[in-house]
Parts: sequence; C-alpha cells; structure tokens
Amino acid sequence: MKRYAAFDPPEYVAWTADDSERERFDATVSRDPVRAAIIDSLGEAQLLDLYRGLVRTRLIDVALKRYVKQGVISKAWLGTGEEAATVGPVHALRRGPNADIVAPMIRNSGACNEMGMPAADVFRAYMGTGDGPSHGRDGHYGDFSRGILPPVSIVGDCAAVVTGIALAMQARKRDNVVLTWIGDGSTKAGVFHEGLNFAAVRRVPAIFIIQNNQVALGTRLAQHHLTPEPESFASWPKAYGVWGGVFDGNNVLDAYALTSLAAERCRRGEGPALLIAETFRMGGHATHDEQEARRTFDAGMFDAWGRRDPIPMYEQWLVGRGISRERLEELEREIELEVGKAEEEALASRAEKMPRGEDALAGVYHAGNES
Ligand SMILES: Cc1ncc(C[n+]2csc(CCOP(=O)(O)OP(=O)(O)O)c2C)c(N)n1
Ligand SMILES: [Mg+2]
Repeated sequence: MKRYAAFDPPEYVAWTADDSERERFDATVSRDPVRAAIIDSLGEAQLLDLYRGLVRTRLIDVALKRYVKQGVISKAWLGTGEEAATVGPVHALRRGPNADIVAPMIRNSGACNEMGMPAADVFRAYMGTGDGPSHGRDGHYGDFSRGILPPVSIVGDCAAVVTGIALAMQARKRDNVVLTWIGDGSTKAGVFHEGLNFAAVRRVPAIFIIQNNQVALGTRLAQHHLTPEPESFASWPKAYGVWGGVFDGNNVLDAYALTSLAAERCRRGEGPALLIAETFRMGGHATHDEQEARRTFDAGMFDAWGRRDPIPMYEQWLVGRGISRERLEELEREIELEVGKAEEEALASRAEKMPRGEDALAGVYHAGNES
C-alpha cells in the first residue's frame, strides 16, 4: 500500500520485500494443518475483505495522526503495526444480524470499523461532536447495536465484563461468542485473572486475546513479565485450564484461523479460549510519546518488526495466490475514498454539531435529582 512519510513509522516508509520474512509468513500459514485448512477454505471475496479491513484500519490511524498534527484533536491512541491482531479475529466472528460481541481496547479500534461502525463515527468520537457515538461525552467509542462494547478504560476490567456477557449468552442458550483483547501489561491487573478464571470454570463462550506488543506505556515486557521466551505467555492457557494457542499477530491469516477455531469451540459449548498474539507497537502509547517509545527499545527491535508490516506481508501472499497488484491498488483507492468521505462528514459535524451545554445531562443517570 501507499506510504505516508509524515505519518508512517520510518521502517514502513523504507519497507522492501525481504525473502526471509516472506518465508516466515508462508511457513506460519502452513505450519499447522488445521489452521492451514481454514485458510485454504477462504474464498477470494473473504481474502480481499481481510485486505480491505487492514487498509481501512491503517488509513483511519493515518487520518487521526494527521488530525493531531493539524491541531484538530490533541492526541490519538493508534494500533499501527498491530492491525492483523484485530482484523483477523474480528473477521472470524459473526457480523451483521445476530452479531457476536467484541470488546476492543485502545489498539483494537479496527474492531469498530470491521463490525460495521462507520469511520466517521470514530472521528466524531475523537472530536467530541454531539452526533458522535457518545454524543460528545466520552472518547471511548463503540456501538452495542453492532456488537461493539465501548472500551472500559480501567485496563483488565473488560475481562470481567465479557465474562458476564458470555455467561448471559450461555444462560439464554445463544450461540454467540464474545471476544476481547488485553495488552501484555494489562494481564497483570488482578481482574483479568478473576474474569478469565471464572470464564474457565463456567465454560462460557468467551475468547480472550493477549495482545503482546512487547510494551505497556513505557514499560518493556521484560520489566513486568518474567516468563522468558520462547514460553512467554504460551503456557497461560494450560495454567488456566482453557483451550488456546499462540498466533502471529502480524499475520492476518494466522489470526483469522486460530480465532475461527476458538469461536467454533465456543459455539459448541466447549468453553472459553485464551489466544496470544505476538506483535509489536510501532508507535508510542499514543501520539504524544513517540520519541520516548523510540528510546524504550533499541533500533533493532523497530527494524526487525518494521520488516513484518502486516499489510505488505499480506499483499505479497495475495499476489502469490494470483491476485494482481492492480486489483489491490484498486481496493486501496476504494478505501481511501471511504475514509476520505468519513473525514469530511466528521469535520462537518465538528463545524455544525458540537454538543450544547444544556444537553450535558441528557441520557445520563443521576440519582437524587428528580426536579
Ligand atoms: C487499572 C489501570 N491502571 C493503569 C491504567 C493506565 N494505562 C492505560 S493503558 C496502560 C498500559 C497498557 O499496556 P498494555 O496492556 O500492554 O496495552 P498496550 O497499550 O500496549 O496496547 C496503562 C498503564 C489504566 N487505564 N487502568
Ligand atoms: Mg502492551
């Protein structure tokens, strides 16, 4: 896809095809026969839809970064480089009517667009417009009518919330699943343990994805997590007595395949799954600390992960499957138009539909103020 020198990580701007990374990507796709069969069963429409999802998610980040530079918003929490760990799993769920439920965290904003929330609403939420998802009250966006629980900003708490939702689904004998992501750092919040353990013993249909991007704010993985590589988080499913496994968080096909297996198990009533996505945060915690993030790791980490940009890695694979570069460029242009139009709509809301002060308490529960 096109590169944006002002917004992309420098490693992405300089990205060129690398044989060893291509071999690693291909080997990941074929290493496990069960996952490989799922990937093989994907038709061209689904494969291209995954591509659209990756590009859409990246371009929304690019637009948000531009808004920060222009002073339209003050900062943005991005998932650049981690798109595959969101888009692959969401595409493995049921979307549209009778949708499954996702509970994204800050790196998983792509779950909103892939569950059908318009990109304009993401921008409106950031701008605090009155016609945005929370009517200008909160920057945590979601849309429960589309199966998107807005993020709970207290990290770890989503684990308890999704377990509760999954318990309700189980009690109602629904065949839906609930999926949430949790950062490597946030796995150290006690509520994650409580939520996951309760899900395990009650065998509820919940999928937890530990998104190990190697860092939590300015704290490197090794500073908060002592289980060394190659084990790292891989032993955690067994420790909790749940089914699970590790997927390559920069490989959208591997992410899709493992989550599909987890979702099938959940729907059959076989209990929750704990998946681990290995990936890397290519930016800062948010746009304000990108320089600090560069000092948190040595440049070699950025170089190594920069060669694994999930989008061109997947493009290469698609081209290997006989999809032309022209077709991919055409899809990219479609998504550019979609996101560009969303930006215009959101800026129009910002100009005309900011919330009115007198509406501040509308729709807000406030006990003891009946007058
Ligand atoms: C209970 C709690 N403690 C601290 C914070 C502040 N905080 C927000 S994000 C974050 C780091 C999260 O790191 P990680 O879980 O690895 O996710 P990542 O940002 O890397 O995606 C912290 C400490 C919070 N929101 N909630
Ligand atoms: Mg992290």
